[in-house]
Amino acid sequence: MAFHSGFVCILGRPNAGKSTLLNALVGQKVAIVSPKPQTTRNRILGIIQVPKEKGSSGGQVVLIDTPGVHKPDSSLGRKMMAEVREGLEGCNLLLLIADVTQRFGTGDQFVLDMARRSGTPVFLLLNKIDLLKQKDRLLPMIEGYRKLHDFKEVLPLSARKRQGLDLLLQKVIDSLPEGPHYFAEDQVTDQPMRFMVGEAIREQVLMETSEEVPYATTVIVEAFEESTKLTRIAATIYCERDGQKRILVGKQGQMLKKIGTAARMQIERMVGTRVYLELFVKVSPDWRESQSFVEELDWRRQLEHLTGWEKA
Ligand SMILES: Nc1nc2c(ncn2[C@@H]2O[C@H](COP(=O)(O)OP(=O)(O)OP(=O)(O)O)[C@@H](O)[C@H]2O)c(=O)[nH]1
Ligand SMILES: [Mg+2]
Repeated sequence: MAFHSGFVCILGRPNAGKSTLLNALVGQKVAIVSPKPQTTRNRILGIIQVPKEKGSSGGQVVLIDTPGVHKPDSSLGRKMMAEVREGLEGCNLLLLIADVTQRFGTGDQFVLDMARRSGTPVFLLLNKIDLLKQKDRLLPMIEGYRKLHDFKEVLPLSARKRQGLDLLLQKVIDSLPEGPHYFAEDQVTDQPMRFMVGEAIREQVLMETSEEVPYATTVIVEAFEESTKLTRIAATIYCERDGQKRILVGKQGQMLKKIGTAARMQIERMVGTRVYLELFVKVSPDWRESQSFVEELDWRRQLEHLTGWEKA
């Protein structure tokens, strides 16, 4: 049977489990995950190879995780929503993911309208079924959704517990057209390691801090020098206020140390060498409102400024 391939975009409200699903399907961590909404800020590619099986074709799925759909109130939010729109462009299939523990509301309607306007076939994924105490609530939920849109498939699943993922992947591959390998078979993402390192640090900030701090924080990797045994990294955590900086540094630098140690261990697994990580905290007042600052964070844009040699 022929090789199937294509681009599949994951769309949904913040915290629905999009990045968890991406990681579970790729089988590796390519996107950071946290219990806080608006964790993902840019579109993230995950590449999946599907082996040929009896009665079904093999293929390659290029999966695109996107930021949670929300009403933006800053330059950062507008950029996040632009990333969602770019993720949707030219896709063969949309995976609309909803959290079954949340009531359907205006936010969900907005996501659904976005999906409908795209004109792309949609699978509805009802995620977090492991949290659903009354399983009999699932059927009326599915019926309710089916009245709203002609979904190609409606699949209940748990991204975290990896339930329902094999069936999903098979349905996805079967719905894709015959096509080429878009990426090399051993490639899992298109993100530069340097950017993923920044995300690993931001993930620790998300885990260790609360209220406004995670949202007002971003990470820029200033230096990244790899050798066979040691990778030297210097990164700056930007926040918006002196008070946030005090929290990020902590008493006698304890918080920064905690964030740095946890991030370093994660990064060592990613790069496969020992890591020397130097972290700084700087205040850039209201950076989320600054279009130029927000654009600077975009690694795809950063790459445009580099020469071919530096990109490699
Ligand atoms: N119990 C349960 N928790 C889940 C499941 N999928 C995701 N989660 C949790 O839901 C939270 C949000 O997951 P993410 O994958 O970061 O969600 P997201 O949709 O990418 O969120 P944003 O990037 O903020 O839009 C995390 O705490 C996950 O562990 C699931 O199937 N079951
Ligand atoms: Mg996410």
